[in-house]
Amino acid sequence: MFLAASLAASIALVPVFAPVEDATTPQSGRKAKAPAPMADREYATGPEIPKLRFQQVLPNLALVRPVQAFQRPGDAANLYIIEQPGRILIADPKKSDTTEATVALDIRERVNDQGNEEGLLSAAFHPDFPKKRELYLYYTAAKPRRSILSRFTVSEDGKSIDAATEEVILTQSQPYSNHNGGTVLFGPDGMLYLSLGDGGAADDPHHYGQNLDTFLGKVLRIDVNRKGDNGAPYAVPADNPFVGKEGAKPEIWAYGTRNIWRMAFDAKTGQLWAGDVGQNEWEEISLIEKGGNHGWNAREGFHPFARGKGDGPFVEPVVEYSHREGLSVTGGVVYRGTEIAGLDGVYIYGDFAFGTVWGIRMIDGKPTKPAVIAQRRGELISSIDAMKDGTVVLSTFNRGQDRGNPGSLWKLVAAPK
Ligand SMILES: [Ca+2]
Repeated sequence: MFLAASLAASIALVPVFAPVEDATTPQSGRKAKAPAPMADREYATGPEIPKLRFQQVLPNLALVRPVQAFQRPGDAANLYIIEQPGRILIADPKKSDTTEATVALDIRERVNDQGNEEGLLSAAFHPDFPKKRELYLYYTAAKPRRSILSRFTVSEDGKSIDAATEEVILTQSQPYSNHNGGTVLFGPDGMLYLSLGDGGAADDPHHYGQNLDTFLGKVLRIDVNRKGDNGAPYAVPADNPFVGKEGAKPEIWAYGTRNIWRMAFDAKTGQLWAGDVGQNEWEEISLIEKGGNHGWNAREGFHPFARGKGDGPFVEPVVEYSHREGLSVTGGVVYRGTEIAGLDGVYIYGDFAFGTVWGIRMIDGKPTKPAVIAQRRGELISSIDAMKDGTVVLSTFNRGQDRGNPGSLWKLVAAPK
C-alpha cells in the first residue's frame, strides 16, 4: 500500500492511491534517463515456478479494507483478520458459509484511518502465547498525528483482546499522512521488528531515510521481553548495529527504506524479506541486512534518485519492477508449505494496484528472473501472509481504495495444468 501515485491517473482499469502530497509532485524530467532494465541483470536459473490462482476464502464474510491475515500460536484453524479502520476479527476459513466473524478487538475510536495509508496496519502475537498472552499492534492516531506500537492482553482462549489493557511501547510523530510503514513481527531471535516509512509527502523532503537520528525510514529491532533503562517499556538488544554510535538511535536495525509495506521472515533461513514501495519508477524487493543502508532517498531500486542525497555503500535490492508493471509493491512471504508442489523456497510478492503476483527463487545468492505466477485485476492486494501450514493468504480491496470499501481474502492454490 501504499502508493506513490504519480502514474495513477494513467491507469484506467483500477482505482489507485493518490495521496495528496505525492500527487502534487512534479514528475517531469525524471523519466527521461531510462535506467538499465532488469533484463540486463544477471539472474540465476532454477526450476520453473508453478502457476497459481486466487481462490476466495470466507466468501460470505463482509470485510472493510482487510490489511493482514495472521494466526495465533497454538491455533492453526482460525484466521485473525485486521480491518484497517481498527478491528480484529476471527473466523475459521474452512467454514465457507460464515457471514459473521467474532470481533476480537475494536479500537476504531483510537485509530485514525482518515488517510489512505493510515489505520490499524499490522499485528503480531507474542511467539510464546499462551504463556505470554500478548498481542502487539501498530496503528496511526490523530491529534497529534503519530504512529503507535502497543501491547494488548489477550484472553486465555485467544478469542478476545482487551482494549483496556493497551500499553504503549513506542510512539513516532508523523509529519504527513502517508508512508507510515508498516509491519510488526517477531524474528526467530525472539526480538520484535517494526518497519516505519519515511514519514511521507514525496521525495523524503527531510531526508529521514538516511538520518540515523530518527525512526522514520527504518527497520527497528527491540526486546519487548525486558524493560529498558529508566523504566522504558522495552530494552535495546546489545547486538543492535548502532548501539553506542553517537547521533544514532540504537533501536535501528536497518535504514534507507522508503515505506516497507509488508516484511516477513523466511521460516527456514531466517532471512528478512521486504517490499519497499517506490516513488516514481521502481518498486523494490529487498533482503534487510543488519546495519544495512538500503538507499532511500539516494536510491530508488537499483537507480540513483535525483532529489536524494546520501553516501553508500548501499545494499542493493534483490529485484525491482518498473511502473509499467505495477505501481506499489506489497511484500510477501517465502513459501514453506507442502500443499503446492514445486513452490518450496519461492518468495511470493505482489503489486497492490495491478493485482499481479510474482515469484522468485534465490539460488547461490542470486534471484531467478521474476515470474508472474498469478493475477487478478481489480483486486487491490493489500497483504500477502503465510499461515502456519504455509498457506498463502491474500487480503484485497474489491472496488477501489476509498475509505470504508469492502475487501476479500484469498488463498493461492495451484492453477489447473
Ligand atoms: Ca506519515
